[in-house]
Amino acid sequence: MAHDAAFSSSHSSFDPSSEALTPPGDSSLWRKDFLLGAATAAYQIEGAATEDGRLASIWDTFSAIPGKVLAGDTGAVACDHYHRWESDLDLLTSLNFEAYRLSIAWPRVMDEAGRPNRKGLDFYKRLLGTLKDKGLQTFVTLYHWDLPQHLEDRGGWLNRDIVYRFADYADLMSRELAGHVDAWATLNEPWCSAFLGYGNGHHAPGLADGRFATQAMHHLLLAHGMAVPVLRANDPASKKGIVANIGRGSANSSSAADGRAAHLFEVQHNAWVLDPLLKGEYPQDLWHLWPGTEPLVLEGDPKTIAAPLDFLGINYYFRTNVESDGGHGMVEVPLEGVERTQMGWEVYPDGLRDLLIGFNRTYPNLPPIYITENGMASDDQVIDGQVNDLQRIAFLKRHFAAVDAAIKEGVDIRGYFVWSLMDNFEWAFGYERRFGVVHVDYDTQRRTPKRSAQLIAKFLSERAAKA
Ligand code: IFM
Repeated sequence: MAHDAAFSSSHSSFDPSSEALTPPGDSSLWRKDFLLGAATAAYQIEGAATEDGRLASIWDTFSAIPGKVLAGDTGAVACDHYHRWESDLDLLTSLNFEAYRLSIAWPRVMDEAGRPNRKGLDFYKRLLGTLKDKGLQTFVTLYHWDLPQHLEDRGGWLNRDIVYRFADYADLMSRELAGHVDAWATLNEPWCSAFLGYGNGHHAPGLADGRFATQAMHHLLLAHGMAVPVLRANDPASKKGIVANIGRGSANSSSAADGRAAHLFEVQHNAWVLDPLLKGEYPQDLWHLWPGTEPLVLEGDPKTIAAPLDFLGINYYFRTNVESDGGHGMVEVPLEGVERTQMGWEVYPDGLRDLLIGFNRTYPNLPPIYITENGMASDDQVIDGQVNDLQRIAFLKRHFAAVDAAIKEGVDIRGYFVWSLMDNFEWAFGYERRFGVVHVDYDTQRRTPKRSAQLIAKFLSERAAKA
């Protein structure tokens, strides 16, 4: 399958010596109804890990195990956002962002018996109330990987009971926060929760079994499907959706076997999540790739999972080049001579455009899309009070162009959130990898907007000033 020949490259000619991030005048990103925001997640920024009744999460447990997180970093303090949230929101508005995507820490808002923790709830009420007072749109994710440890102790996403615990959590949050939230996302990146958390053990809770990964995915998607009608009933005015991370696969050669490998890469990365949500079934090719890993699916589950969505959040970062492993699987073959980020991820904006156009063809019921995360890590340093993050500026500009190209090909994309507002705890890579448009000095907690943030702010103020 000629994966990358499908849509030829037209965005790779950006001149990185030019600093301008402002898109050309005919770009859809100038449209006032195209939302531009910044994103974060609770465990990555909040800190205050034991304060005000917050329970332990699987990431507290995992990061305490030597060797699991680079340099032994944990989220215990992170960006101290739990205490600095007011000045962080001032920073957000000073950069002219129109929307903010955040997540709620489940262990902060419910106790072990499922009763509300008022102090935790009040934190999010203050935060969201202030965002609304400032005129920002609020995108709230219920689950961005920080499962309460006591639920993991009962099997976590492997125990079907968690579906009902998640529905209870969604019920509590949407009753308490109705009116403060413009868009609810049930889950962030179920692929990461299932595959990295239960399939290869790189993320919490650190289990590594293919059968676990598929069962965890089934329960994640089922929990999502159970939560959507609950959110609708409690908060009818808001949008309801889910956020998926998508990946582009390319074939290392023009052979049929490598073409199939690239296809299978995308099946396990994208269709594993999107097919059940949008077609009501798992892709059969997944069981050819991972034989014998079919999860236990009960009657009615597929229909529950395919609950109609108001939006689909898409997180996109990079492309993966693969070849056949000679059997039923595939193996990565890193491309030489391509631009990479601090994560080692290839910079490949065409992948975002091509995947979006492809999904629009594959799924007739594709809901409106928000790019809920896109960005890159670089080893940013503050020099004379400035962070000149030229690679990020070029990265963002080229991905803006990819989004615009997809819109012009007919994909209904309503907004874009940069990942991330500020440098933060990058999971297994700790604090070394800096994804923020705002630099964080973790010794002093000083925030320094990078050049990319200044240029985003400039574009957004020009856009707001346009009649
Ligand atoms: O930091 C993460 C985020 O939590 C989920 N999406 C990918 C980002 C970069 O790895």
